[in-house]
Amino acid sequence: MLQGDDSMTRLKTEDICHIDAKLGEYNDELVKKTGHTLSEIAAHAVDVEEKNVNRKLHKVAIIPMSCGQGIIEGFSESVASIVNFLGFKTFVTIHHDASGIAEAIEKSANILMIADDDRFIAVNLRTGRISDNSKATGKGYAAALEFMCQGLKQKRVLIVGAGQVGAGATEALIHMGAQVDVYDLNLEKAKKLKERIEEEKNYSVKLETDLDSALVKHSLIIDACPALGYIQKRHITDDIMIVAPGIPLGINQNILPQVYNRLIHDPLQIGVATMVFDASII
Ligand code: 2YC
Repeated sequence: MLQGDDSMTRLKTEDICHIDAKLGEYNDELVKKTGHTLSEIAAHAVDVEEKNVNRKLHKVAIIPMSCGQGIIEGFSESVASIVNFLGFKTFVTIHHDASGIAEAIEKSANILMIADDDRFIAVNLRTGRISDNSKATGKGYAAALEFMCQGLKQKRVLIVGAGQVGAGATEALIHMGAQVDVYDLNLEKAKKLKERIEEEKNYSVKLETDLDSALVKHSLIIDACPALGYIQKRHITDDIMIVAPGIPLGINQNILPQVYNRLIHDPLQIGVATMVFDASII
């Protein structure tokens, strides 16, 4: 069953420890599925021309934070490998927490990336711009879907999950001209997103109240909820395209081979790439 909480799913070391070694391979997979690189997807997500992003202006520090449930072994290193892959000068501070922030600034970093149990942010010290991983992930995955479908104008997209990731995806999809339908286990949460979007974007999101029929009806799906394996064989059609940010994956393991070429899913890469491009905007 879907769980209704909005708390981000805490990554485990085994979810992320392979990222660095497989970034080239993952980038090739994105080019095969979407026609674009990780860098191009992230730049598109924040509406900048990828080749105009002057990486030389920035130095990015990732600072391990020991608060809450503590440091995730390999997390900062994985984030740094993604940011480095995008062409930014990047380092993980030796010290944690406040000492790490001081070290980052003493080493002339202008973008700091830090994550506690509730938020993962990139902050640009020069501009004061803050990029939040959840919102950036939603935008980055909407951009990946748009590339994979060669455009989303007038196309219907189902977003499963009305949390921060779903909200980021909703705003991006409206910007792309898509028709956005939203389902959340917690109808009140879906209604709140609908009301906010109507106020801020003057756009009417359609609410789905039955997940199974929504999955059968839609061929473009953004899995933006922390539930496991709810997308089943009966939901898979020939024209289905699914983007699934983060862990766990909402698609049942036994149908993965069937949808693999029309599925984009990663534990961190697209979200981190989008947030660092977002924070670097001057
Ligand atoms: O190692 C550290 O600095 C830890 N404080 C990091 C904790 C990250 C907790 N959040 C997550 O595991 C992820 C986010 C990266 C996005 C969704 N969940």
